[in-house]
Amino acid sequence: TKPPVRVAVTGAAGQIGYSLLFRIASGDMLGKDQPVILQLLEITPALKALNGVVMELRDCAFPLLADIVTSDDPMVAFKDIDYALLVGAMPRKAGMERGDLLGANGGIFKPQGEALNAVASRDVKVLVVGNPANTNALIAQQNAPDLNPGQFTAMVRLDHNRAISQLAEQTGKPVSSIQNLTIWGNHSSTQYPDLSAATVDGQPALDLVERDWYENTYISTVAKRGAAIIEARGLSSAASAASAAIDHMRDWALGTAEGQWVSMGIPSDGSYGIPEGLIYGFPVTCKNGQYEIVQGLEVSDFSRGKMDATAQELTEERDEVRKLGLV
Ligand code: NAX
Repeated sequence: TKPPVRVAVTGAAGQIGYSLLFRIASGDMLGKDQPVILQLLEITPALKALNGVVMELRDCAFPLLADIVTSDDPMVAFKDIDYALLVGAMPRKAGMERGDLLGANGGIFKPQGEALNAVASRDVKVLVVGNPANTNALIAQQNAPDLNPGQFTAMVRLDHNRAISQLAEQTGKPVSSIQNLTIWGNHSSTQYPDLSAATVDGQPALDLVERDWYENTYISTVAKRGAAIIEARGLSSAASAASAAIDHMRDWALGTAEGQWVSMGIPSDGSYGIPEGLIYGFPVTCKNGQYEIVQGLEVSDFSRGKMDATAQELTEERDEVRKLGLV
């Protein structure tokens, strides 16, 4: 059997954590032959609730769950970790400006970046889920100068999965028939769910749906799905967010299927004219634990406008956290 790997989850006593931890421990993320040690970070007042979650994890008697560590100190929780899922964050409260939100999250992601830099495995793979995810990932990355910037990623996979499911519903086809759509940019309302290269059963998706539906209904339905879940459930997406985090890490670690791509928020290398360094949603393939941007896709004028608008928003967020001295 393989030696266990160490997986850190922050915000582990929260709603996403309650779904995510059990999926990781059962082998959904890294495979049914890979034992894991969970290293769970919470703020001090949530440690009691976290202990209850740990009791339940133990009660599942998962054969792959080798050990559990809990702490309110990132230097302890991130010690020697191979994977980090940064879920805990400061949500936007009524009346909060973007600067306030970014500042509050800087207070979380700056010290976490520093702790990753100090004690994590040199090969650690980091996924930021906590919002604003792309810019939180940038803050953590910029405070971890000894790690490769490419080790820091942000989650747009929930948007990607929502985009698949909405297209499946509209075309009456199973989700498994859909390939190669892309979420470009920020995990926010400016994201661009792009069907230009997507196929349904091998046929171009844009031949199967009305252009008007695509431009005026589909894109906003995907981008506003989070709000629709809150309206219906009274709580934000949790199990679906956890499932997307599992998908993101699994594909990164174990690889994407031949001929298919997924969407990940990763540091731009300038591809497709996106300013270098922004953590931006791109189409990627993964192999041997490395991701690579899919190159050579055609970009229409419509796409260009959408891709630039979401890049512009991320540039403004970066300027804001620069002003705050967080990056
Ligand atoms: P919850 O409020 O249920 O849980 C968050 C947990 O984080 C709490 O238990 C809190 O004590 C903990 N926490 C706060 N500060 C911390 C710190 N400094 N260190 C460690 N833990 C800390 O939120 P939940 O519904 O689980 O959502 C978590 C985050 O995911 C939110 O920021 C949310 O906006 C974000 N989401 C991101 C999505 C994405 O697609 N990227 C989708 C789902 C979700 O909305």
